[in-house]
Amino acid sequence: MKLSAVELRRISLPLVAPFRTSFGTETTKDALLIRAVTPDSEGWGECVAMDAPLYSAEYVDGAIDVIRRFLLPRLFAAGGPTAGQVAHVLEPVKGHPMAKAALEMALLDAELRAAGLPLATFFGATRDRVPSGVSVGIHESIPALLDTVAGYLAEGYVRIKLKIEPGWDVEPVRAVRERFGDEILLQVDANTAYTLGDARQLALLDPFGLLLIEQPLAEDDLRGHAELARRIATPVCLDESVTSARAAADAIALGAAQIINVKPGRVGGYLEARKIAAVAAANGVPVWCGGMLETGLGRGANAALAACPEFTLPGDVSASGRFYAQDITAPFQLEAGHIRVPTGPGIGSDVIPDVLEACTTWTETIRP
Ligand code: OSB
Ligand code: MG
Repeated sequence: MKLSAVELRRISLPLVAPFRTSFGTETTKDALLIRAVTPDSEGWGECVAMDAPLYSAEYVDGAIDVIRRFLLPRLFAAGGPTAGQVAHVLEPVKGHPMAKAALEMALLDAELRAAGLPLATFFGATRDRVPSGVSVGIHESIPALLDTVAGYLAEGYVRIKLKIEPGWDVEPVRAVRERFGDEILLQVDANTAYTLGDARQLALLDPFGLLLIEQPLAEDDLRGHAELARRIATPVCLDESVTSARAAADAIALGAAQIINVKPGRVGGYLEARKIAAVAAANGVPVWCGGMLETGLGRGANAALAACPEFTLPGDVSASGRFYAQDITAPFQLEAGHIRVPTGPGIGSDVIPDVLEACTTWTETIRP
C-alpha cells in the first residue's frame, strides 16, 4: 500500500481528575497521533508513550524522534508495506515498541478502511460489547478513595483495579472490601513498586480474594515474579514485563505469569498483541486488555481486541468519561457495565475535527 504522507500530531487533553500511580501523577494526556495517508484512504494510529519515561523507557518526544529519523524512512524505503509487514520492516531498529505500534495501527486502519472491514472482524472477535473495568489511582485518603470507587460502581463498572505502592496497599484493599463486599471483582496494580523482599507484605493481601496482583516487581525480574507467585495466594499478572509474544512464553514457562495484561502499544502493535493472546490461551493463561489512557482512537481498537475469545477477564477499557470530559472522537459510554465494540471500517472511530484542532499543540507532515 503506497504511503503518500504521514502526519504526526501532538495533542494535549486535560484529565477529569489527576491520575496517580506508583510512578507519577498525570493531569493531562500528552499524546502523539499518527495519520497515514494513502492514495485511497487514511488511517489513524495512537502512540501510547507517555510524556515521561516512567512506565517504560519510551516517552512522547523520543517516539517522535525515532519515528522521524529511523522508522518512517524505513517504511518509505520499503515502498509502503502492508500493516502485516511493518513489524518486520522496522525490526532492525531496536526497541521503541510504542512508536512502532502507532505506525502499524495507522497503516492497519487505512488498509481496513479501504477494504471496508472492521478491526474486530479482522481480529476474529466474537463479542459486540466487552465488560468494562476501571483503574483507580492512589488517593489522598481512604474516604476519598471510597467515594471514587462508589461512583464507579454506581456507573456500572464490573471490575475495580486499585493502584498500589508501599504504604498504600493492604489498607485501601481492606477498606474497599469492607465497604463494598466480597462480591465485587477487585484487583491491584503496583507498576513495579515492590521487590521480592516485600513478599510478606504482599501476602497480607491474600485474605481479600483479589483477582490478581499486576506487576508487583521490576520489568526484568521474571525469576522474582515466579518466586513471589510461590509465596502468595493472589495470582500474579504481568504487564510491563510482557514486551513480546516470546517474553510472554518465557514468563509463562518460568511460572512468572499466571495471568497476562495485553497492551498493544507496549508490545509493538495489535498484531503482536494477538500473538500474545494466542500464546497465553495455548497455555491456559487468562488474558485481559490493558489501557494507557487512550483517546477514543485507541480505546475503540482496544475494545475490538478485548472482544476476541482469548480475553476472558474484564479489561481496563473504560468509558471515555473516565479520563476525558471531551474526547477527540464520539465518546465510548458504559452500557450496563459494557463498552460497545466499534462496527465501522478500520478502528471504527472518527476524530471530531474541531475538537482535534483545539487540542493540537504541534503537527508535522512527512512525505517520502
Ligand atoms: O499499569 O495499567 C497500567 C495507565 C498508564 C500507564 C500504565 C497503566 C495505566 C492504567 C490505566 O492502569 C489504564 C486505563 O484505564 O487506561
Ligand atoms: Mg499495569
